[in-house]
Amino acid sequence: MACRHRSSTTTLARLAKPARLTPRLTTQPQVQSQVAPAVRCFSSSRPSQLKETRCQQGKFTSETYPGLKRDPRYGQVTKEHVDYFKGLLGTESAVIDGVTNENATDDIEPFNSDWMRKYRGHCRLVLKPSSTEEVSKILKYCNDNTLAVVPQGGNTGLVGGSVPVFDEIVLNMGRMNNIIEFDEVSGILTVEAGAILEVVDQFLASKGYIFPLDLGAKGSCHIGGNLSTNAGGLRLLRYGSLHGTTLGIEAVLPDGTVVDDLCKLRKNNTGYDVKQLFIGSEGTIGVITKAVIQCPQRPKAQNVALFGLESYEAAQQAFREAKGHLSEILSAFELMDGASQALVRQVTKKNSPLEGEYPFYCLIETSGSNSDHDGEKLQAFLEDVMEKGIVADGTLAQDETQVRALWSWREGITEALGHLGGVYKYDVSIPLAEMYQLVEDTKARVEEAGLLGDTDEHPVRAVVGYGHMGDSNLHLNVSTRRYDERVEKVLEPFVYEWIAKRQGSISAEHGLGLAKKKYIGFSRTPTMVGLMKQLKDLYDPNAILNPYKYI
Ligand code: FAD
Ligand code: 2HG
Ligand code: ZN
Repeated sequence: MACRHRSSTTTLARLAKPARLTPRLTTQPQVQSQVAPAVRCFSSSRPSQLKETRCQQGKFTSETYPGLKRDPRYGQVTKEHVDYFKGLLGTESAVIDGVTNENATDDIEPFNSDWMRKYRGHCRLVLKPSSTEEVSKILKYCNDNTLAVVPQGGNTGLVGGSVPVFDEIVLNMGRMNNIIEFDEVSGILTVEAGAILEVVDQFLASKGYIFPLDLGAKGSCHIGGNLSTNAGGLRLLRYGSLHGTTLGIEAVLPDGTVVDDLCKLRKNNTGYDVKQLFIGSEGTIGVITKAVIQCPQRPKAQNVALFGLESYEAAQQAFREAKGHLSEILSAFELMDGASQALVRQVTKKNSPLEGEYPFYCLIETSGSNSDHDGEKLQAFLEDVMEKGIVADGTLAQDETQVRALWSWREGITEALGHLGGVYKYDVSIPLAEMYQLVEDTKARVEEAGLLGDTDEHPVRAVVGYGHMGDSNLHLNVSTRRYDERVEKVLEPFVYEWIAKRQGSISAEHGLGLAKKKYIGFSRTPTMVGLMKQLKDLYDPNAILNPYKYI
């Protein structure tokens, strides 16, 4: 089934009325929608259709953060360098050359600026290799000439890691997008790093399998980018982290060495598991070129329900009940606060699927192989949470269109926020009991500073929280009318200190990039940071890969 990339929430079908849940559940909701392989196409890339006050690309990162200085050890890219790369990569489209061609600026701009339009570099050369051998030769040349390089996948990262800060060369992986091999018995997939997640998932759907990661940017993000950020996404609760589902990796080190660990075995205890270092290292020690992934069977039955709840306490109770009742079929448990849903309504102009407004919403998904079995379990869960008064209202999707429509209230938040101006994003792990308190404390602090309000002189529009409740992962987002230094000063290091006090993580799934580089010490001990620096020096002694970021 083909899925349009770069779609926007406005293009989604309007929600047909799903089965409403009443507190007494007098009518049996139809819970067993046998959903065809689920296809959700959301905010894949820069939204283009919803025209609100989206931040125009403006300042360079070097202007926003004048304290950041270009490291003089890196060479400047010259015509000779460009000639070498043109000779190596051959085709015109594989090299975007802004060094010898002044007219290439517009073509290079999308590679220079990030999805949030918060970070913008000065790169003048983009290289698009089509093979591991080409990646190896590019890196060796850059290493020999001390030219800095930023590996780039779909450029959907949210921490400023995928774009240059100064004039680093962008190594875009988009042309390495082949699905190499798939074993229909074991579910083991071998794929090139530049393949788009959604394309890979559609291929797997045709074979009855599913990619073990799903996220709102799936229409643009690459498998290599997913691995490099160790992306978590919407179903980590069910399928686990990429550290577990990745069986093998091929990567190229900065000196051009190809690390071939395309292992297809689930069990392999022969020595250090070196591939794990590339997962989540955000392009700082090597460029991932291929991966072997263990893919699960695609669930035959899927149900999605959306609930309104009166308190965060009730959301926690619902989560507990969901685990108890649904156990192995629970595939997502997502939290959205009322403020985040109000922003989605404002941007999409859609009516909420529930009649009233609630301070909290939860989206629950079940995925199983037997719809009768799943239906019974879900029914028992629904009766329980209704009878106990944990849930105030809810709807259950009846078909695939409704499944997608309900998901859009969760997946559409990031895109809606992106349309409203600048966003300060915090992606944190905190023990569940205290998780939402961070949103309330942050809102109080921003209010106290006089920055939050409905009128233009207030930079902050709203402070919202949502996330993967099933993984204790909160996305605290401060939505602004424009990026403003005063807001950042009020938020940082406040948010990081708040998290450190609770032994949380300052980066649950988006990574460190440029945004969190200097805050790593809030979640990692000096000994661990020291070990990480040693690893970086070992793998990348000339520090050519993704400088100014991560560590
Ligand atoms: P990029 O953004 O291009 O790069 C990310 C980092 O990886 C950079 O540091 C880059 O240098 C490095 N990199 C990229 N490719 C390679 C490679 N082949 N080898 C080495 N390094 C490489 N993230 C989540 O974890 N969960 C979510 O639910 C989620 N939802 C999102 C929803 C939206 C609407 C958006 C815009 C983003 C979302 N993200 C989410 C963040 C982002 O999509 C993920 O981090 C994704 O994994 C990045 O993939 P990418 O291909 O776009 O990588
Ligand atoms: C999500 O879970 C993504 O939707 C993006 O990780 C979160 O926008 C964000 O902060
Ligand atoms: Zn997330």
